Amino acid sequence: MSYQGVIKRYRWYLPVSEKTPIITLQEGNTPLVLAQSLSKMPGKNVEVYLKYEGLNPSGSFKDRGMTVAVSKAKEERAQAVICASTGNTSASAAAYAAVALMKCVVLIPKGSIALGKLAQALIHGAQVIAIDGNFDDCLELVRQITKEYPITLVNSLNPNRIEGQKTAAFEICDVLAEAPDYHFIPVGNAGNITAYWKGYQEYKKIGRIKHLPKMCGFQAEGAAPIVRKQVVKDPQTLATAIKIGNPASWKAAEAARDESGGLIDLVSDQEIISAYKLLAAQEGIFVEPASAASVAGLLKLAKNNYFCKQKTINNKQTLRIVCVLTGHGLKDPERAIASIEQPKVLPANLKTVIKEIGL
Ligand code: AN7
Repeated sequence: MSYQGVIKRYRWYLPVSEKTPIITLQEGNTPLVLAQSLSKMPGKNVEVYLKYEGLNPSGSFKDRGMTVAVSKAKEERAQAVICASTGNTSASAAAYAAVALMKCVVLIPKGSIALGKLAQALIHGAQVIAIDGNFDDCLELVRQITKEYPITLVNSLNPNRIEGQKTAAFEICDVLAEAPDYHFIPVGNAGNITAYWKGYQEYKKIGRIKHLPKMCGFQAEGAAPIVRKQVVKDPQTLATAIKIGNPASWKAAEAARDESGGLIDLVSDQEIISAYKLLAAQEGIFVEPASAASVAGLLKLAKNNYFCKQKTINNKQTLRIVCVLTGHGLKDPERAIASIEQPKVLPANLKTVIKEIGL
């Protein structure tokens, strides 16, 4: 039978039963692309793979968690779902709620979400409320609302979201027939690093993989509460998806880091944009800025000879590194336009155009 989404594929690992109505857009099953250019890292044999999560139905990894969260909400006869969002969660919630014929309410920080994501939430019919505050303010409101009113929270505080998102770790292991040595990932609200770590651990427990990867998470410099060990009151970064100052899964992210022997570090906006451009220009993959944080982290560690210093682990000559690319570049076209030289305007004249091309 053709592919039918992450619940059907991994149902034995997920909190679903025959009674659960499956709300799916055939999310998951995303490509694990061998990055030709990034794999040519000096001084060490490495294979860098890119888990291209921007190819999910709503253009981000959130769909994996949302299929489970919304299916369970439907099973529990919820009439409505709500989330706070830097954009991708709201786009995904709106799409899945549309399929489930449920009301969807999203709280977004005013002026701080990328245009494509706002367009998605609106066109899928969500009730979009812009809050004069940041993401952390939105999440606090949503926590209070769901405590008191009959509306289901679909942020990653909802454990069903984490359950769904762990399937990405399963897919990586299924393709590589082992876990990678390193797993690089952007960190915002810290649900995804938590989910991947859970997925790897579960696969190890049942013997599908023999070792666990080191989890390497990256926050933006101006929004790096875990790295700085304190809440950031006014987070700042052009990677709006990870502009978060008080992550909900803070403790779980630290556990993933410490239990795996990995790290959580920060990358500057400049490093994010360099990685963003490199991915597009050399690997042919267009991501949104937050997604480039994983690759920016990889380049930062490589520059500091991190991998040269690492002993070859698991008795292999080649280190296998997976970078998660969490969201599609088309989500935030304004950032692409602002990051690159604008097209030259010429008259409709053959000679002039040929001269400009350099033929
Ligand atoms: C592209 O949509 O938090 O560490 O509200 O959209 O699991 O939060 C988005 C987060 C990375 C960080 N990359 O993941 C939201 C939201 C992209 C993202 C993250 C987000 P978490």
